[in-house]
Amino acid sequence: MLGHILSIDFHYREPKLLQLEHKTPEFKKINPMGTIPVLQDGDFIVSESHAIMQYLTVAYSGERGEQLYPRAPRARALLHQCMYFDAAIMFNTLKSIALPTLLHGMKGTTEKHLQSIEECYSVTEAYLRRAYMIADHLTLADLSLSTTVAASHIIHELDSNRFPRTADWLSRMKQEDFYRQITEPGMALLKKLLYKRWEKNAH
Ligand SMILES: N[C@@H](CCC(=O)N[C@@H](CS)C(=O)NCC(=O)O)C(=O)O
Repeated sequence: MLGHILSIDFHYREPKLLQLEHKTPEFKKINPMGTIPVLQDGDFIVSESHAIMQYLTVAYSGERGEQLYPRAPRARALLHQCMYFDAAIMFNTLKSIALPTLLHGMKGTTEKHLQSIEECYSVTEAYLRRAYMIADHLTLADLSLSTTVAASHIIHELDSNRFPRTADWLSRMKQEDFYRQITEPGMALLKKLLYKRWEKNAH
């Protein structure tokens, strides 16, 4: 989504995750963590989506940089709060369900899984005090968290009565051109894969 916003012409190479191409020694030379995304910019390589987004914004966003990644200490601290929450907690909650489902025959979600997602929704609801995560305009925090919230919603519906601000923010994010073009197709694929696996793993 950030690449779309900044009109960066990426050359995408997708390792076959289900065949564990990202765990091969060749792939681990570019990212020892064996995860995607990884960005290669000339002879510079960086992994971890949040670090990649910060790098791309600082390096390539021109005048949009101040909006996407505000420099004011408090705004930046709140933005980092959202991104660290995403990187450390919410994405891992999602991954602890998706990965065993896709790779290790997990049959479905447990009450504990759903409760962990609910706890994450409570945090986004509390963080969201403005139209967007930390401001009245879009920042990197919205790009990273909207992907994780949308993917979590595939697994456990975001109740708009309990989390009205998050539901409203997500539906606005979903109308953005960058979301529709980049994220929506990925979400449709994730949904299909997860539900197909749960059906298959249950038998
Ligand atoms: N904190 C990392 C998480 C990266 C991550 O776990 N990516 C997933 C795909 S969205 C992955 O590579 N999964 C495969 C695996 O961990 O085996 C980031 O934000 O880049």
